[in-house]
Amino acid sequence: MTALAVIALGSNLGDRAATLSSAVGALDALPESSIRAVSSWHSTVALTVEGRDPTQPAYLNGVALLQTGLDPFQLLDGLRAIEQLHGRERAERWGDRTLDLDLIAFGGLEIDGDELQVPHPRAHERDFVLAPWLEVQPDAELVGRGRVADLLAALRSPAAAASGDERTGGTA
Ligand code: A4P
Ligand code: MG
Repeated sequence: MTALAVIALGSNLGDRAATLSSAVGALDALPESSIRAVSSWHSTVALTVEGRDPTQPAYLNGVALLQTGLDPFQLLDGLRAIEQLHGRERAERWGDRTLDLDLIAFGGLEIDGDELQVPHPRAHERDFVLAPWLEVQPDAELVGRGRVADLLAALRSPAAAASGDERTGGTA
């Protein structure tokens, strides 16, 4: 049995594009796994715990689809190993990072554990996840939230903008 995993990639330090490309290679090299699609890289304003912050280094974000025979916890271990390989240091939450790999979705599975939550609990409110995901999977659905195209349209609606919603992250 294999599943299609949706993985969000982000980087805002160092040679961001080189790091993301290298991470895609490392994902493809995971056991029983192969890359099915990779989005373009989107330049986005850093989202910090205080909101969007254009004074911080901008991110490059993208999404990769990975067909995998690993289970979700094995895949999470793989993602952490790839982050380490690319010099990731964990300092502050939502702080700057050379590489962040988040498991956004794993087939139609729902997991609500301490170590792993799938779908990713903040994916539905993040432009920088939904836009590249839609690019590689136009009919994508986020379990429990609905169609990715609809979620993204709602985030980008004039009403969302007028509410001053700072959480979504926008295009840099
Ligand atoms: N974890 C639980 N569920 C998952 C999952 N589905 N995928 C746990 C990955 N990890 C998951 O993550 C903390 C712990 O979450 C992990 O040990 C894992 O067991 P982390 O990567 O160590 O820390 P973090 O990334 O700083 O925290 P967090 O809460 O995951 O942050 P986010 O939500 O990933 O946000 N702005 C822009 N423009 N673009 C970005 O990509 N990214 C972040 C990080 C903030 N601002 C950003 C961006
Ligand atoms: Mg993370």
